[in-house]
Amino acid sequence: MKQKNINKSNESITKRTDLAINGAEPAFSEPLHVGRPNIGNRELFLQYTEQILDSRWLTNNGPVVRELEEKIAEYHSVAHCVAMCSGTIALEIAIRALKLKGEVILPSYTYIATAHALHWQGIRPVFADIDPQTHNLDPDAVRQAVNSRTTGIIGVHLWGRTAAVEALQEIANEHELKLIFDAAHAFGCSHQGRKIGAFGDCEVLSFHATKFFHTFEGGAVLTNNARLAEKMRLMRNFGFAGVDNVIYPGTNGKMTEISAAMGVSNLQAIDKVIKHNHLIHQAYQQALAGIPSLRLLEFDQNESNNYQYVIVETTEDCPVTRDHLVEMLHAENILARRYFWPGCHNMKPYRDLYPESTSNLSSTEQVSERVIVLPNGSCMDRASVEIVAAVLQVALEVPIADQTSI
Ligand code: T4K
Repeated sequence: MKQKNINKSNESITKRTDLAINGAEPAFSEPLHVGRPNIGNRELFLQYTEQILDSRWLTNNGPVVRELEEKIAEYHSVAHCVAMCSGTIALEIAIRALKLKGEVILPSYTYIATAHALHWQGIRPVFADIDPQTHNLDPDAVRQAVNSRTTGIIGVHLWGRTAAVEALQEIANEHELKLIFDAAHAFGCSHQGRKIGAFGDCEVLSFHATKFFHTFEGGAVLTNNARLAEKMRLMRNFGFAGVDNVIYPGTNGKMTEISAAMGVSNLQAIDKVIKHNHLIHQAYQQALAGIPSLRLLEFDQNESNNYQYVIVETTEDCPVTRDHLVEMLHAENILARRYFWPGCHNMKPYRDLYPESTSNLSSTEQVSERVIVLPNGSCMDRASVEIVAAVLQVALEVPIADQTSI
């Protein structure tokens, strides 16, 4: 069945004049987003909503939050899940609970929240370079960045592909550093057959609306460390250990009941969502296979993946710049993204604070100039993927000399 937002078929996009940037009708009548929210089990969500409204228990570690925490911990085979109001607050609380200070090493090639969470806790984020193949922290670069002020490392499981867990743990052990994993992209993903959640001292999830599993806004910290989990529970609730008894300086990091209800409803539908994401990823794999100037990032089929992100990189000899390709996609209503350009170190706050940190980040800069994130999730089906591929195919046939004329 033809999707209602499709204006033209892939067969009708064969030459430059068929592209919207050259005046043709856009391929899609409505925007295709990266991160269009999934609405899991709508009926279940509405049932929970009624229950929550009837009970008049809306927040403060309510029963639905506790249910969600239990289910997420079980899903990841980890002892503790501490739900929070966002991934960023979850990162900040984890950073505080682990007593990080001074300097912490992290990739610059990540969402800005990873760096901000450190800065907001008065810690200097020290950016280390990535491995251009994996897009994750390069352990050698981390080793070189360690000094007497370093107290921790934050590895990011970018795109859901796990960081170099063992190598980073080895460095952390050697220098007595804490190790956190920003697992915002890695809900349900595994490393050597083990689901994420218990690697490092703790791992932090984001449940933002644009994540394939979400709670409108939200996040959580996963850990097997009972004392750390208890401390974070106190911290997310102003440090209250009981009525009128504050034993920690804390903040308000609590998740609401309605958010947790969305989480439980989304968890119920998660297998279906992952299956769909996987099918779309495979469709991209087939449709982009004949386009030599693009490389689709693969996922290890022996691991659990959520296939949320469809990442392509332009190759060195690509006849069109990445930014121009994105412009051409946007003209078709395909709202591809340039995550995470230009790297945190090149964003104004960190460029101003630490202008010297731009050195030794050559792979970060190169990768961030080449990556395009293509739409996946509920707004996509096979036919839409084929149209995206047809647009890319025609866009990439443009010889360099002609680029300025389109
Ligand atoms: N660490 C990492 C590695 C992260 O990637 C993130 C978040 C965090 C930490 C922090 O976690 P949180 O504190 O956010 O829980 C989005 C998200 O806002 C952000 O959560 C996410 N990473 C990042 C990768 O993507 P934007 O600003 O690029 O996306 P945004 O809000 O423009 O949404 C994308 C598109 O989705 C929009 O163009 C329209 C569509 N959309 C969006 C929303 C919110 C909808 O259709 N409906 C919606 O409700 O950051």
